[in-house]
Amino acid sequence: MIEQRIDELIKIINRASYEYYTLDNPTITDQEYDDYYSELIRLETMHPELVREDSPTVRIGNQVISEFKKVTHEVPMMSLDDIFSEEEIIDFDEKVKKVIPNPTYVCELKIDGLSVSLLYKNGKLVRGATRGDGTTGEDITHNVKTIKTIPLSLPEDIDIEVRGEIYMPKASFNKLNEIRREKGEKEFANPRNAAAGSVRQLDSKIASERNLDAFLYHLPNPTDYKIETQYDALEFMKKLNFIVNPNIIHANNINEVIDYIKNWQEHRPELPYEIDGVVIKVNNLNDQRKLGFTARVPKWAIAYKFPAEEVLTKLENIEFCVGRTGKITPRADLSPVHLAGSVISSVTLHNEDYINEKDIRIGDIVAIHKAGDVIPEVVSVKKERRTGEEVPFKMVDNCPICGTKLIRKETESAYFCTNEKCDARNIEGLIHFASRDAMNLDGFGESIVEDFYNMGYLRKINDYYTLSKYKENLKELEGFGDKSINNLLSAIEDSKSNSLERLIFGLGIHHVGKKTAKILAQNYHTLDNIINADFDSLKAIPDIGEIIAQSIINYLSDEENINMINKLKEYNLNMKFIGKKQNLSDLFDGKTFVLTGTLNMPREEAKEMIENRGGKVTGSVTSKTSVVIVGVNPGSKYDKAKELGIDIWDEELFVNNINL
Ligand code: 3B9
Repeated sequence: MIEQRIDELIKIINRASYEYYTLDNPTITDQEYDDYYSELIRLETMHPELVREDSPTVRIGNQVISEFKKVTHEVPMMSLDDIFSEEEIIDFDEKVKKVIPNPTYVCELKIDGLSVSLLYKNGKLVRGATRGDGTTGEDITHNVKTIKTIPLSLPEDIDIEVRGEIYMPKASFNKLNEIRREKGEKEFANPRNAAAGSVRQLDSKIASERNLDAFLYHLPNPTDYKIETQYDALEFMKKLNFIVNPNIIHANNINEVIDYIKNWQEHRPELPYEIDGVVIKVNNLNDQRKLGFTARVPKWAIAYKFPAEEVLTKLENIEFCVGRTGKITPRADLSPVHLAGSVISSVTLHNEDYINEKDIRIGDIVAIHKAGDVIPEVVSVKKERRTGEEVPFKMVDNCPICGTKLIRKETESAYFCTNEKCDARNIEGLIHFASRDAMNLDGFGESIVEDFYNMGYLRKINDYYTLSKYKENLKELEGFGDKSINNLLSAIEDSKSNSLERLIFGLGIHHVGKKTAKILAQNYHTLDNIINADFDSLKAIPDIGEIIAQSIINYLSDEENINMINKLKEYNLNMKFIGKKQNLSDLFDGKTFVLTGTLNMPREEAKEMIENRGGKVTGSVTSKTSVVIVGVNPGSKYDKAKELGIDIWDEELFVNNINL
């Protein structure tokens, strides 16, 4: 009886909320809705055992989770290549036409949010997940359920995955930042960060108050529903009560695509949400299959990014920052201005040559934009606005922190503080070690590291791993409780099992960025192997040139650095390359591959990807061959593989396995 009434109420409320939020066309009054809702809450409170998984009461945000579980995307969530000009659009069309003579395209707005995957079983929402690295994301079901236009149950009891973008409407974003400003909290830089910050909350109450919304645009398994075009996929999702962006069109040719882009470039400010471009997709799914993928992105889709917005402001002063390598970077203080959703008050000026080339002077009116929509940059100096009061730029001679005389390295057109003991350099190095792409010591931001450094608890990288002995002292500090100290210490403890590339990157070796660190870890497997490698061995690795090789040698022949590494070993830090996912890279590790036929990707690329995963590529098929990868028009190697019963992968399966 009660159970039936609950079922009935859920049906009424879900229907009403779909009509109200998704269709924007309510059929019952707010009062009626509230009455049904209160009745449901009353029944659920009295009979907690009858609360259904898909009850609309979860939208209030009544769940707190303890950690984000990892989820694996059965079909990888791919990303898109960006283009910035009409020329590149024509180029894209021409490449498509080499394979598909008469393509038609779907044009979608590129919503500035974060990608999400929604999984339904038996018509019920069972999982919401972030994109993550495309293969592994995070389970954010509790927060996704608070988004009012995301159906908790579908009109049909089907199993389906749909994907799209969670975003924060401009109005909600502005309101949220206004409140944060009043409370003295840090404002979000843009709606995308605000949306991402909201779904990355353990307590779903926060997400429920953030007014998030979602547009869906991708069906990973279209053949399950006999869908043959992207446009039909969108129609299908609409029928399932999802919100599909209303401004999507089916364009018959590239000229219609270009018109669409021009139109939205102009009307973009009128939309209630931020977009950063337009996504162009070949409509027919069979055509998409024919075009295929590179390792990262589909060849049948592309993102056209709108040019960055520009604003004028006054350059008030030029200051000098010291980086961890000792590099001195001039930075401009600006009169704060709004730009593409955030307030900008400073901008990097890179180096002396850059400033002289643009003839940037203190007091100038400058135009700034956001490069790639993230990092603000000076585009030009408004020389016609000069009054004569402007002060020409002059590089400093000494380190602004330790006073050491700077030296200029011509190769990098930059000045360096060479004092290894410079506090600024040490602090930056420690901040870098803790940063997300390095050891990911959650909680160790700039100011904490600086404070711990100045108090003497943290002077060298290895000091992180003995911080626990100061636990009681740290608790005395203002703003630190038991909980925050424990969080810091457990982040340190967790970092001990990081894969080698994080440690290498974290060491902060000059010229060794994230990518090079990964290459080193993949090639040498252990830090000791890298320490023992000589210049020629390092240089022989693709992507590692003389400068990088020499820099690694220099770093590792410094006794202090080796001592520090030895201490890290004593503290049981992992010194091995773990790889993306050990059990799955078994697909490649130690196996022998042969390539035959024409592949979509360059052979060198395929070879490199196999080798990076521990596999070997050889020229002929023998009984020792593990897998033959077959492209278009394969040769006799294909026949031989069949004869010997060797595993055969087509390119799609190969790309799939690469992405696992
Ligand atoms: C595996 C809009 C965005 C977007 C796609 C988008 C971002 C990405 C994409 C989605 N806005 N559309 N579309 N409007 N921000 C096109 C990359 N598609 C995929 O992720 C995808 C993933 C596919 C096909 C497409 O097939 C494979 C199956 C197995 C292995 C490899 C590929």
